[in-house]
Amino acid sequence: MEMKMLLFSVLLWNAGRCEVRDLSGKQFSFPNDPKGVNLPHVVLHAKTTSISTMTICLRFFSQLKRMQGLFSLATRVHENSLMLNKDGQGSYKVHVGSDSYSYLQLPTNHLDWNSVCWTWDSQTGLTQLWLNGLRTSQKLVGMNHIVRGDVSIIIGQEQDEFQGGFKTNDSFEGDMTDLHMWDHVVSACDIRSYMNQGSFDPGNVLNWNNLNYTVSGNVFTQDADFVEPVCQ
Ligand SMILES: [Ca+2]
Repeated sequence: MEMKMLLFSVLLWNAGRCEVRDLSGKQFSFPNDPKGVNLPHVVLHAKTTSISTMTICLRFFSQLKRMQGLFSLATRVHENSLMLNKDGQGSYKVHVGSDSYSYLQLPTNHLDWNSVCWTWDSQTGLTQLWLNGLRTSQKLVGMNHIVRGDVSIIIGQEQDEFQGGFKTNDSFEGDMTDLHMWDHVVSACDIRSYMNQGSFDPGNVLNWNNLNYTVSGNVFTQDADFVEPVCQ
């Protein structure tokens, strides 16, 4: 009986535990996963059952020269319900439901942070990507699509099914910080402020300063260095 309890405890520990933390000044570090068995990822818990307008902002730091998922939101109907990924040439692909759009070869830092924001409005279908203070023109994707039902939001891996279907060649390798998600299109002024580390209203769907999350595998929480540090 004791052995069973011990095994159960180990299984629970391996599954990670849910935490709610202010991660200001912190980053998740996803090192390489050479054996491809650890599948490190972080589940982000959000209380939402319907999304028709949204903004996602995050900062990432990576030298990876292959496709990698930056943000993966799946429903039971659409595995790529809201998804942002990037390839080795700096092309970014946004998915909404079964629709997608690719922004080809945007200038991306490989030895510095990249600040990315993605906006989408279902009613018009207008979508826009921001990168390091620059922006794309408006594109159309997912017009009239509404994200409904339970959502599974994961960073570090890309979902090919609800809460799973991870592939090592889609995984994220590097550091990520300051992830926020809003249920509206954030103003250009606020997005520029986010990118310049100015003040902005934190996300009301996902808030890095009050994040509810569960870590699995080799993901490390460390001090972030996006802001020039004041060394002691
Ligand atoms: Ca997928």
